[in-house]
Amino acid sequence: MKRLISILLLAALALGLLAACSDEEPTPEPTQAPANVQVQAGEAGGLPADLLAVANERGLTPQDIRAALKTYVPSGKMDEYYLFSSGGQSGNVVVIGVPSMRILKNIAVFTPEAWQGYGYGDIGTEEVLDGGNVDDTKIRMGDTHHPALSETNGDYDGQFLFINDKASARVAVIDLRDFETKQIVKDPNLISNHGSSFVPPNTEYVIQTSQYATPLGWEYAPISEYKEKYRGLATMYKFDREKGRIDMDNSFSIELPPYWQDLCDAGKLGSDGWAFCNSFNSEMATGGIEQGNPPFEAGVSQRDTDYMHIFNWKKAAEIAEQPGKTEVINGMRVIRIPTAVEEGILFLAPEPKSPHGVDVTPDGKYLTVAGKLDPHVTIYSFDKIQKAIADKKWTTDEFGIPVLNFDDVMLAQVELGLGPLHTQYDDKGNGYTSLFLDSAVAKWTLGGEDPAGYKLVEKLPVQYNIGHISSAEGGTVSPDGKYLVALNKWPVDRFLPTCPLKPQNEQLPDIGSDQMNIIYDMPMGIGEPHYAQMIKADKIKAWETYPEVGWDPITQSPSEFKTMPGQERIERDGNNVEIFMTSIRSHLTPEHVTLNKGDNVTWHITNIETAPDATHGFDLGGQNLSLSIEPGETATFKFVANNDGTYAYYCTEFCSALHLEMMGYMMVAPAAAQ
Ligand code: K7E
Ligand code: CUA
Repeated sequence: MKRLISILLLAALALGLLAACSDEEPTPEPTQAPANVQVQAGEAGGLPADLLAVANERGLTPQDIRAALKTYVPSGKMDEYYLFSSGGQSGNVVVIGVPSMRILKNIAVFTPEAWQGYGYGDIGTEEVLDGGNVDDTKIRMGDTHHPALSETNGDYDGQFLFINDKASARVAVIDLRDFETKQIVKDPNLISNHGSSFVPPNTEYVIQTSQYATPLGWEYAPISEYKEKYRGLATMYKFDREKGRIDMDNSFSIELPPYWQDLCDAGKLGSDGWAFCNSFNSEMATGGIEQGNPPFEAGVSQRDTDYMHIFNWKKAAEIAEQPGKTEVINGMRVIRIPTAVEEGILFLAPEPKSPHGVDVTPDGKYLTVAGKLDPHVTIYSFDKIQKAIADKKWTTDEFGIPVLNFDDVMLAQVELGLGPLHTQYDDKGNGYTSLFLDSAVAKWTLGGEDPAGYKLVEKLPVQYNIGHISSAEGGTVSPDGKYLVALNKWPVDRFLPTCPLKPQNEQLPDIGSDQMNIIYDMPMGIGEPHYAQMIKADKIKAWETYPEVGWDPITQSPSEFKTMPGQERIERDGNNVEIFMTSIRSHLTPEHVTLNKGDNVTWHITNIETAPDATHGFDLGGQNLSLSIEPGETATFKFVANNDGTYAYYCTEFCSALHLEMMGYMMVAPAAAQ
């Protein structure tokens, strides 16, 4: 009876919760589901009677059937594109197949992840995470926004992926040979970035700008000293492609005014060497609602225009090499504003109103800026910018930085709708811009040099509150068109409720036909996706297994701790114990590890399998440890045997019929027994 009551109570609670969560008036108006139009014989390509029956039983319209045909990837067949999507506050990257929208993998980046054995064991991947620590605080979360695929001659080359952590001004490098994070770097002079990660056409650098200005050098300074001391930064992280690492010693920053820099894009083809970044607090508002000051949201939106930052990073890289032109702050070379102005590296141009995205066209000639509070997108001409600079036609801001005249650099404006954010391009001369407030994607034509040629073509409603969009190969000099992923904030009524935290979602509009149509809805099941990049699948050359047995995936070279069958051993030197273990279906060798309380343990495991998929996991109870040891990999972890007792270790992947037997005992003797 008591049990029945508690079940009823639980049910009532669940219903109450559901009701509470669906009673809430959703801000965006849900769109009407398409009327249940019966499919007639002869429609949808003359469906056979049995398929017609399925379609009608499931209430599918001809458009639904078309969408299914365009996205369904049969068992055993592969998708056409990889989509690398930020996983937002989950601190990772989600890899998705397009057009099926099936999730292929979550790549752990800024957050430990047990399945991938990422971030455990004191060394190895935990050292990768430690690369992003802030002073002596271990950071184990991240807010990923903008993935950038490495490029060669302006096309994605499929070698590396970079992504930022907005929360702590960090950038990570992922190697696409094994889809694993290899490096995390922290900008020593910032605490938040947003205009990252962006790469120039040959990935010489990874570009980053700060978001919320902090005192230069990331020191303490009261907010009353905002104008004097607070600054933004553009950081050019030097990328060493050979090593697959950011080279901090050859990286540098350019000091920027405290205007809250936002998104950036790198020039390409004719504009290669330049970078363009928005900003949205040229008011230099400092908030303080609790003291009766205008709140930030009002303070930063007072002016009708903010500033696009235009900088010549190629020239800046030369200047940074010259003696006396930089100041070293916390180990990073910084080009100060007066030097940047004197050397002609840094310019500003007005942009309306609370700008968010700036996106360079595939030909490198134009930039599209979307202002959150302006219904237009504004198109700037790179040639006009260069002419204004050559003519020295400018005023200056209060930091002495040249401000080009809006009318001299602006080419066209297109009215699209409410809340334009981000723009992508296709292969047919169209731009696509997300409209946050309208919950729509606007398609418009690029007009080249003719301002009248920029025209709105079509608007597609999406569900709902769209942020970025990503078109196939969209960030390159040669986009494919075809697909456009919409990265949405709120699903409202799209999926079975999982209230109160609902899945953010991605939708797949088909842009290969004359009219845009949504052909797939995909819940993320993980943090808010911001940006994503889509690359042709055959450009990714991922390894099936590591190149040889005894491989260290961190250094991507043979490991000095490689252990082959017959070489398994336990070495003791005083309190230091080193274990050399192998794993193969279905045993771990050795099966007994005997330790004394207080021992310093270093443990190497080599997965000697060479068959694809033959991964062995490794969990050791009571040690907060989880490893994934892929075929050929040698993994190492360390711990101090602080607690005596008897522990079991075992393989976590159901790798064979005798997987449960793939285990061993670790016995830690108390001090008295030694
Ligand atoms: Cu628009 Cu961080 Cu690129 Cu989100 S940002 S939407
Ligand atoms: Cu190896 Cu289970």
